[in-house]
Amino acid sequence: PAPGGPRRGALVVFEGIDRCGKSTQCSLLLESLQRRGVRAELWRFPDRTTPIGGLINEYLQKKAALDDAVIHLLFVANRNEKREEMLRLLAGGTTLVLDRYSYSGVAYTAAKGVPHLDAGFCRAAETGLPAADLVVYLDLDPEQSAARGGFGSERYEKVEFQKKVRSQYGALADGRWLRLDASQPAEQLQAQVAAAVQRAVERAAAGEPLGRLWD
Ligand code: FDM
Ligand code: MG
Repeated sequence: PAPGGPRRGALVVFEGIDRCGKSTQCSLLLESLQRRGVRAELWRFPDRTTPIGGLINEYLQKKAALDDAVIHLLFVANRNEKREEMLRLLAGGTTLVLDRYSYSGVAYTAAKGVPHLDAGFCRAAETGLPAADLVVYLDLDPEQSAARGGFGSERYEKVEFQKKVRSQYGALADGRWLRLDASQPAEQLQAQVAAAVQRAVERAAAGEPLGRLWD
């Protein structure tokens, strides 16, 4: 970092199929970071509070039908409309914990199997956004996630589709992802998450530059 300048925050992303436990782990992580005095914020994508996010919400709740390319690009736009604020917070030393990000964008759209929206197309649309310092991938069998409460009301929450999403995540994951078996108890998962996040926060603070998708 610049001498005397702020130490940048880390970009930590949680990924996984619906109902795998991301939101629980994100909240537990935020509490543990704040207890340790690490300045941190928790965001989720899609951000349903913006006008673009409102369109995405209607699509997910099946109140609107949209072309697969259009909804894909709305998810991308929804990340890009938060890009500058993300970069500003990170540069100022805030660690950002994201409940889903570009990796969801690729995995869910590519899982549709639409020929002109393959993983290559999806990845290309994300370049220009910052890469995660750490991706925590909560891996769960869709039969198990489906048995958890709340599954089934939104678009995409169908076991057959979730299986395809899981296989897309499998193709996307590189050796740097922290892949965890999400069938473990939440506290046990959190201990593994907290250790890896602490290392990511230290690397970021030590001046490791923020990457770009898909470097
Ligand atoms: N989703 C999420 C996508 O299809 N593309 C994306 O880029 C993102 C961020 O939206 F089914 C899907 C994943 C999920 C749905 O996410 C809403 P939450 O986490 O269940 O709210
Ligand atoms: Mg969901």
